[in-house]
Formats: sequence, structure tokens, C-alpha cells
Amino acid sequence: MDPEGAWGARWQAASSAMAKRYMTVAAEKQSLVCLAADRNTMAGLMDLIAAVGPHVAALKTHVDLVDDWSPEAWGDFCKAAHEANLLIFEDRKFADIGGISRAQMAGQFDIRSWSDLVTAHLISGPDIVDGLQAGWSDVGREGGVLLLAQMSSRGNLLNPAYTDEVVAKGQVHPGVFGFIGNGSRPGELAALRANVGEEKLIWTPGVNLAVGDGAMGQRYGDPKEAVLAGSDCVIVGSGIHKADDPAKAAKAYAEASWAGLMERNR
Ligand code: S5P
Repeated sequence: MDPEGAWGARWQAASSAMAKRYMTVAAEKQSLVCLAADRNTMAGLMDLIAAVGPHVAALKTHVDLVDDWSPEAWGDFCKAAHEANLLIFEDRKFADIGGISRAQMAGQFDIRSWSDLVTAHLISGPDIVDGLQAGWSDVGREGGVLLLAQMSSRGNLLNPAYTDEVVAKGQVHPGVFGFIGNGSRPGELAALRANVGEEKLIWTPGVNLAVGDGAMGQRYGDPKEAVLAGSDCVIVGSGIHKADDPAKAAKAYAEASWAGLMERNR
């Protein structure tokens, strides 16, 4: 489907190239799903891409939890992700001062050279976004930052006043194309969307077709409900990578998310 028809007001209001890139891929695949590829072996990660590539729009990684990581194996993984038309999202949750965040985009994992987007907390102030953008510029690439405005985990310290501050600062920063919201609580999410407005995206973890409490304080809400409440991308981990049939699960999440978008725009 053409992205403008699929996304309506969000497409028209979006000013960031990264937001439009994501919305284009999502419309092509009819899927608002980002797979949280939380497997700790390179073989497990490669299997996942092969199984779910057609049903997801982006791939979220935690590069530092892979046991047998090597630059060569990671290069192959990124190549497979590109061939499957997936955005690569390193969920590093940067939180340091601007200059150190820029340096952390390099280093052993060289996140700047393969990530299309990364997450950051705004706890250290808005210069972190400039640091991350400088990281991509250092290697002649462009990327987008998602700021954590809410979290899905029980007892987190991102209270409504903090969320409002993050939104206010992120809205006016061109390096920020969206926010992480809490996919497990549609009410909180709808309030976040009202605050964010139409221009920037909201991506939401804490999503599972089996709604309820997950392991170690994780909380889950329904994918379609999250999209109806204003999410533009549902981040799904164990619901897909721990399923008996990850491809079938990814397809089910894609269909639920797409049905949400179609209903939201009616
Ligand atoms: O608030 C948050 C933010 C993030 S990015 N809660 C989260 O769970 N996440 C990430 O989403 C987390 O790091 C993990 O990779 C994924 C959720 O995985 P699941 O297995 O619970 O679906």
C-alpha cells in the first residue's frame, strides 16, 4: 500500500527522513512490527531474520548480549537484514553526556556504522542527541534517535512530569524522530500521543498477544490496542522469538498491528 494512504495525518506531518523511511517499509510489508531480536547467538539471530523478515519492518538489537559476536558475523547479519528490507535499531539506551555518547557510537561495536536508529534516555540533557547525531556524521551516515518517554517495566521512574519534559525537548529537536512509549497501558499511551501530536512517531515495547505480566517486572498489552491508542510501531520480543513457529507469530502480530492502523485512520 502507498505510505501516504496508509498513514494519513502521520505521513503528512512527519518531517524526518527516518520516520518516512520506516513508514514506507511498514506500508510495503503491511506490518507495524519491530522484532526485538533478543537471542544470544549469531546463528539464532540469522535464523530469526530468515523466518520473520517478510512480516516485520525493523529489527531491534542488543549488540552487547550476543555471546559469539564478531565484526564479520555482525556484518553478515546486517547484510541479511538489509536484504530483508529491515531497519536496524540498536537499543543501546544511551544516557551519558554528549561527547561520551558520541564516542560510544564508535568503539568495539561501532554502532554508528550499521545502526539506522538508537534509543537514548534524556536524563543527562538534550546534548546527548547532538552527540549521537555527531556519531553518525563521523562516518558519513544519517540516523534517528528515539527518546525514552515512558517504559513498560513495573516501578520505572519515568513519571508523567519527566515524560512531559522529554516530549517537550524531543519535539523541537530534528535529530529525534520519535519516542518510546509504554505499549502495555493504552491509557498512558493515548495521553502520550495527545502530548506528542502528529509529527513524531511513538514506538512501544511491552506488547504481546498474551496480555498480562511477563518475566521480571515486564508488563504486556495487546498490539492492536497499542496502535489504536497511538503507537506507530509495536516492539515484540519473546512473543515472536520464543514462539514455536516464529514466522507464524510474526505474521499474527503484523496483521493485528495493521488492522489497528486501518481502524485508526477510518
Ligand atoms: O520500556 C521498555 C523499553 C524497551 S526498548 N521496555 C522494553 O521491554 N524495551 C525492550 O523491548 C527490551 O529491551 C526488550 O528488548 C524488548 C521487549 O521484549 P519482550 O520479550 O518483553 O517482548
